[in-house]
Amino acid sequence: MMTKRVKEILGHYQGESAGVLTNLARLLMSGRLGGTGKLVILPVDQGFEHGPARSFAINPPAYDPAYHFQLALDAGCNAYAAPLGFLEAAAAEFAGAVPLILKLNNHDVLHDEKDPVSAQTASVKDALRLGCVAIGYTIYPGSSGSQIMYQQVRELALEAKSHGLAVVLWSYPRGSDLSKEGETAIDVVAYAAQIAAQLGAHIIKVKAPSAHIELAEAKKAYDKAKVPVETLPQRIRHVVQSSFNGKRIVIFSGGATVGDEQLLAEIKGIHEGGGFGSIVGRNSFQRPHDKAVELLGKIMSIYAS
Ligand code: FBP
Repeated sequence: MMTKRVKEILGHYQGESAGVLTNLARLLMSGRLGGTGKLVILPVDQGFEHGPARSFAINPPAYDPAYHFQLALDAGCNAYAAPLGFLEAAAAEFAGAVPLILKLNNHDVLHDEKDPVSAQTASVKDALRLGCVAIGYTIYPGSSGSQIMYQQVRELALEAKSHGLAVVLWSYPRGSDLSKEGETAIDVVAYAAQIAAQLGAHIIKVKAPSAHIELAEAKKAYDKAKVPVETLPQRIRHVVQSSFNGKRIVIFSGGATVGDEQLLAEIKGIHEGGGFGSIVGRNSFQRPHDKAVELLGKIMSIYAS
């Protein structure tokens, strides 16, 4: 049954059609965290984004597309997100088992460029054909190609919404004018979340921010208003505030594989700061299946507390 918290969250999207709200409700009501207003999503596009060996060699069953559907299901994730090939390979076998998000663009690391632009690798029509609840798309704010990506999002989001699909934006600052540290700087991550919200994203995905402030003009504003950004919960709160004052769902990525304790400490910080959840890829499928289910269970318990 629809909970008060989910109704409250859906109330922030009242400009949207019944179809979009229904699909957002599906995401929020599925899996172990269903009804809590929190989300844990399994994303597996790393085969494309980082290469197969870097992604799956450590846990070979993960080369199999069906493995990830089953993992999302066994762990009780709210959704599973992947590129076209992985979803096409097993969506029929797992039809109706777990909400799906089709990543409509992808990027590889075979060409080393400072200002990345992903290629569109699937369509809204593919998402509908595969029974997805949402489309996913990565933008790289800071890249010299960001305008192309923003314009593509405008078109794809309009099309997705007109068919009742929700829109999930991965917003990852990157580009020749940003330092490596700047990609996760608090001012830059908050800015990336704001851009995604302004582009019409229903769900925004960013990396957990550090206390570094990259942009000189932003630094003046943070100092003047004394915005607290020393601790992770403070920074998460600021990113949530930057996403329409908590009226957009913001979730945080798991990042490269680390030990359980380190990951769980970060999840606690995200939860304490009012984050809506996590999207945990490598830290899930690079562990053996049972260990991944156990860890995802612990993550969900934190968000449910
Ligand atoms: P992880 O939990 O593995 O970090 O996955 C989250 C994610 O957004 C993936 O969807 C994507 O492949 C990856 O991070 C991209 O990471 P990066 O752009 O840093 O290479």
